[in-house]
Amino acid sequence: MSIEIPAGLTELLQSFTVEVLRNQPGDLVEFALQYFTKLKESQSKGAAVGHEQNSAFRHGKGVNFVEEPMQTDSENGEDEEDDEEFIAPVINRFTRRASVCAEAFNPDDEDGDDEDAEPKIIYPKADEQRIRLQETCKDILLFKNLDSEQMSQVLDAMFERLVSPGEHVIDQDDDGDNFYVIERGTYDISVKVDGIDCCIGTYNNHGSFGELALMYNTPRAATIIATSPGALWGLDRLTFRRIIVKNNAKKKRMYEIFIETLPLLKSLEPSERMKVVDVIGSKMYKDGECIIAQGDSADSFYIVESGEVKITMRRTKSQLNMEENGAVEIARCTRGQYFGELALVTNKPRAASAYAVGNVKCLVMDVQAFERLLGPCMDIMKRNIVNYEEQLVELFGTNMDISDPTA
Ligand code: 1OR
Ligand code: 1OR
Repeated sequence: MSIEIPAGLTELLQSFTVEVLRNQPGDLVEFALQYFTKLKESQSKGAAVGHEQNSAFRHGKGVNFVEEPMQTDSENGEDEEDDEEFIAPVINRFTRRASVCAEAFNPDDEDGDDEDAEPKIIYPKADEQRIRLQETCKDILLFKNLDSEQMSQVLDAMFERLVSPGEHVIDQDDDGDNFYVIERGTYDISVKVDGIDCCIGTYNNHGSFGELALMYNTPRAATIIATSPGALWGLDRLTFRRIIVKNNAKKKRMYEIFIETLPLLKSLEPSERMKVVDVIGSKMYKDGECIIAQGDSADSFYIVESGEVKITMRRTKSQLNMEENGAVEIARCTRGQYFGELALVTNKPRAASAYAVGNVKCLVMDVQAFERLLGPCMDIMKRNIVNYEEQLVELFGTNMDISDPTA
């Protein structure tokens, strides 16, 4: 069944809601009456001088109409309160809204534009809350390339949401409202296959989700259900697009050439390669720092951007030179090479450890993005895994299962 939405309805309701939030009227019905009467009057005047009716709505200002606190889009310069910060009113911010509209904002615009002119969303936070939020966000890949001012705006705009087991945080096919960072709790990721919901993954006390619908203006690609009591931090769509999506455009310019040269990603379409850039974060490691610890559970995949990474393995029966902790160096990775794929492919703990040799910079991708985007590269990775196994036999003289570090 398809329901036709009359042209201009969304914009009409958005503009009205913006006025309600700005004016906070005591009597909503009375305010609506006045608002629409005034609107009708101004339209009649417009029509009298030959303007198309509703044209203001058709060419909407791109303001969003949400049950959550919202900001206005001041790109057309009509907003007199441009420089004011938007302090979120205390309204039910946790209810989902019905629809969104595509913003006029273009993430590929060059920097130094009207970003600072837009009202900012701020949820005031106690010191304790902000520290907790900072800790929760410190490993979020999408935040890794933000500068301190952008990060501080993101933290200001985030709001806390507590969830109960069974609660749907996101439903597949809905419009995207918020991006979420997990402070605690476990969550199932489920996707409809032939109309039936199938659980295809989980989040376990860390990570983030809900970025795809906001980045690409698409319906939600999966359903996310809390499977324990949990705590999330939400970031509204407009702030996400204004800061994260814009930053991704910058990231694309930075990594375009590097990504094109990676042999691993050759089997991806150019547009898919750029989607890889959207979800990666760049992390720095100091000399000797442990990037991966053998035996740990795995949630990330790495590509060396600069520096050198040493891969070591603990094998008690090795006749080779052991380092102090009983580990043997088995490989080195340099710029353009990847590691950390094995545990993600085999669904087992890390088979080896990885340490920075000197200062190292890696591009990091989470397991969900790895599964979603790197399917076409699986053949190359599997061929290399077979090589690992052959080298393992050569090195240790026995056919051990490298995916089981306790063997
Ligand atoms: P969203 O805004 O589309 C649902 O809302 C979110 O689920 C999505 O953003 C991602 O953040 C998250 N495919 C699609 N979305 C996924 C996936 C996924 N995993 C997590 N999300 N996978 C491929 C499924 C065929 C990966 C499964 C591990
Ligand atoms: P992971 O997710 O198990 C450790 O985390 C990573 O080290 C692993 O993925 C690979 O990416 C990487 N055997 C096992 N893992 C290796 C090996 C390896 N080399 C690199 N890694 N061998 C070395 C082959 C040159 C065989 C073992 C002797």
